[in-house]
Amino acid sequence: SLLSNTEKLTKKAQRGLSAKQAMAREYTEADRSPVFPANGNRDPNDADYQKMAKNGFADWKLEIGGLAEKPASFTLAELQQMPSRTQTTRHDCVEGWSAIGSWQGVRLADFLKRIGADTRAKYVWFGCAEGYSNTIDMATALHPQTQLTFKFADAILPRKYGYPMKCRMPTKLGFKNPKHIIALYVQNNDAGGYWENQGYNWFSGL
Ligand SMILES: Nc1nc2c(c(=O)[nH]1)N[C@H]1C(S)=C(S)[C@@H](COP(=O)(O)O)O[C@H]1N2
Ligand SMILES: [Mo]
Repeated sequence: SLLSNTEKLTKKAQRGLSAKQAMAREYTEADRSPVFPANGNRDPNDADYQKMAKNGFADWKLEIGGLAEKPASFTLAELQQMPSRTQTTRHDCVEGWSAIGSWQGVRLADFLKRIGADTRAKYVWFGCAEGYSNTIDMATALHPQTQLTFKFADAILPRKYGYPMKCRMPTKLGFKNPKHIIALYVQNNDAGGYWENQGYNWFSGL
């Protein structure tokens, strides 16, 4: 508990020290890494996910929960119709590799507005196929570079990178960027995450 209190302090201190919304560097298309690694789950070994895959993900729906006024679930088509932007940023994995890529998608902040999320809540939790998960703080959720992502390098997001949807947040290490997302909850409790629960630093970023 001493360690976890210290981490809480670190979280606050890091947030306090960095500029109000520190921006990750954005690169040009020419800077894209010729080979972009895929890491962790590439094709979720999960019955529901594989069932949806057989049907071209026509049945995929993002489940929304927690502190949101309009917590409807969304189909892929509905999400893809929202205004999108491109970011070309660097992804850093704790396993010792970095790569620059371009991702297209919807600002998570815009999406949270659309679902009437209570942005005074402390956290956003992501649930993924195969049980991967992440919790991020609201400041990161509202960060202008945090993106619900549907495309990589101008093409539909390949399954190994998180199809049908990942959340790209270039201000955080790779493991904080969830792939194959199936649920999003706005909440006040820190539900941790797959790697965080195994001792990876919770904050892991700017
Ligand atoms: N669902 C899910 N998301 C995940 C992972 C995973 O195993 N499952 N691995 C994480 C790690 S450690 C990294 S580095 C990135 C890799 O993303 P990429 O495959 O698009 O390069 O995804 C992160 N998100
Ligand atoms: Mo990673």
